[in-house]
Amino acid sequence: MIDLYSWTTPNGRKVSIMLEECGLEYTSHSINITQDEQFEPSFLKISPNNRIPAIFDHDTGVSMMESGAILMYLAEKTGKFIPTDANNRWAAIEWLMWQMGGLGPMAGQTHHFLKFNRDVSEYAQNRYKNETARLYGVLEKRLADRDYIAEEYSIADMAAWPWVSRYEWQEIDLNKFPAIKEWYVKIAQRPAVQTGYHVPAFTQDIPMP
Ligand SMILES: N[C@@H](CCC(=O)N[C@@H](CS)C(=O)NCC(=O)O)C(=O)O
Repeated sequence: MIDLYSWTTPNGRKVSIMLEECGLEYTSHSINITQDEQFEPSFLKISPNNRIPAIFDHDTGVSMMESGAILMYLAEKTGKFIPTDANNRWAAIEWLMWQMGGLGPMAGQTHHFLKFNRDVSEYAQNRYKNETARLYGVLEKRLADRDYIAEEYSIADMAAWPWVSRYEWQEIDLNKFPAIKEWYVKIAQRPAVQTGYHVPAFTQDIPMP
């Protein structure tokens, strides 16, 4: 049994989607980051960086923050969604790191400056919007000649997909990124994604281009 501490954001959804894909038994706990619940001392014990997502695995006693580390942990625990072929395995890890260090943080800032605080800084608005679009260009090239980021569906896709699902907030026209669009729609149709997207709560249907 795993306890998942999460909220309805891309980083949270990565982990709920992985738990659903693996068929692991878990209990989801809402940490409402709009009401500062991430700063509660009880949550800090599990997530010292006071951010969601975090897990506690009752089978092993492991508690863990950081969505990328959690995806790797669950992949190792189950032997699922990480390629066994060495080249593809490293590609999955490489692109997971690309998401953690690039797409996630940049798109996250784009949400702040384009959606939540529009017109406070033209510089920040342009910088993050352009950088996010550049990163979509990188992903588009990667997907142009393969079905999934690391050839087979893996934690690399599960990490990037929830960020792409906010393409409207990022003012990205997915029609300009046909390989990403095809990949996005294909993954959106997976039953585990359709369930995991709505953990810990339903907010809206999965956006479809
Ligand atoms: N690198 C972390 C980032 C986690 C993160 O930024 N989570 C956001 C929600 S997506 C959060 O908890 N924000 C709370 C806050 O800003 O105080 C991860 O991938 O787990």
